[in-house]
Amino acid sequence: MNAFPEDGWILPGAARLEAGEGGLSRIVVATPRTEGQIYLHGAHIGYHRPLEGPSRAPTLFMSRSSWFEEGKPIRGGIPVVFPWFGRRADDPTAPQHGFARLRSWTLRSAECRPDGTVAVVLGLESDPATRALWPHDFALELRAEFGVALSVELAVTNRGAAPFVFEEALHTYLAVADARRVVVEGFGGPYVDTSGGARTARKSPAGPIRLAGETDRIYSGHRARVTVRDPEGKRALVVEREGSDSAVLWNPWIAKAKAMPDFGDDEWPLMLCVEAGNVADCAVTLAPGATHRLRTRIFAE
Ligand code: TA6
Repeated sequence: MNAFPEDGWILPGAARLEAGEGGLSRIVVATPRTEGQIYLHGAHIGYHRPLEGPSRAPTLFMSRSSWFEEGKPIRGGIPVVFPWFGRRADDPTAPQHGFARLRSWTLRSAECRPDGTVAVVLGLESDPATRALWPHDFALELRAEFGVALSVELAVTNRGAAPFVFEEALHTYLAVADARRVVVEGFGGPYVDTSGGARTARKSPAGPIRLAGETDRIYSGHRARVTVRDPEGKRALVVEREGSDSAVLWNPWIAKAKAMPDFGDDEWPLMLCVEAGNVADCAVTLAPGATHRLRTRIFAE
């Protein structure tokens, strides 16, 4: 899609383009089944609310202190992490979690299905600025399907003449009523604990996880469904993944929350990140012309 219609309605009655927080352009979705928002900045999904099913509360957390500025990441929703995760070991000046979430993406297509699900596709391609940070040619497409569930796909295509290796994540901030009371099912076995800035190999016992402090875990070779039971919120949120061999579980807890200027000191009980991705030893090697697809699906039960 090239020019936007004068009245902003890209899908009359279902999706429109408007100036969102900080004046950043966002597509707002509203149908009888769902509400959602996705910013062109970072192809960042900022909001999703089912209007049918076991819960009508928003599925995603968004910090009231988030930045909404060019060149800065949005704090909440689903940041797109590409082409590296965390800090660049070989370049401490490079932006944490890559550059994809900092760039303005373009609208490629939008459609409203008969069942009231709205699919929006945004794109980003390599350019001199990205090549200066990461010397490879690529094309990204992010497909967000807003329905009773939220389905998201990040497609990475190698547009170069040689293979490249990348990391990626859909860094989902789930909304919970009280992270001190949640019970997380679906994680078990070995993981790397990156809390406090260290990287320590640990092994979680089988069975549900309860949070008792800063939690920052990277599980490799993990493909299982994750269920976050939120008794205070009277619901559970489920995260299913495809094309994802890594899963990341993160809550900053008290001290780290205070250290983040774009996150309220009192907001840490209201979120839990359950991230789909391919990071560290699960980084993806992509042949020229090939496309890799990372998917996550979030829904209440
Ligand atoms: O996914 C967990 C993590 O890597 C944490 O270590 C924390 O840094 C979080 O991502 C948020 O990173 P950001 O760059 O968005 O502040």
